[in-house]
Amino acid sequence: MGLWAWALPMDYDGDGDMDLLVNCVNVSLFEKISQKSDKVIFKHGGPLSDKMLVVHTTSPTFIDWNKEGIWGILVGAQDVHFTTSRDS
Ligand SMILES: [Ca+2]
Repeated sequence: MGLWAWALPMDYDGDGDMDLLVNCVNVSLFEKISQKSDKVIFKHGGPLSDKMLVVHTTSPTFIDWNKEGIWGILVGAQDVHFTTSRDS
């Protein structure tokens, strides 16, 4: 991760625990794989897409456009466009 990286907690895979979506040139998924009283372990699942959206930050946030109860991700791009996933 770099200077501009920050994490958005979200249950991305729907298994009941919070994962982290971290902005980068796209959005990287860190899946929570275990938690003990003093330690949480995440597995880096890689970027959600190979597409380079920005140099600094994509500022991902979750959104349910059509109110189905299925969260998608709203991601900013450097060309002032936005892209979403899973919520069509
Ligand atoms: Ca999860």
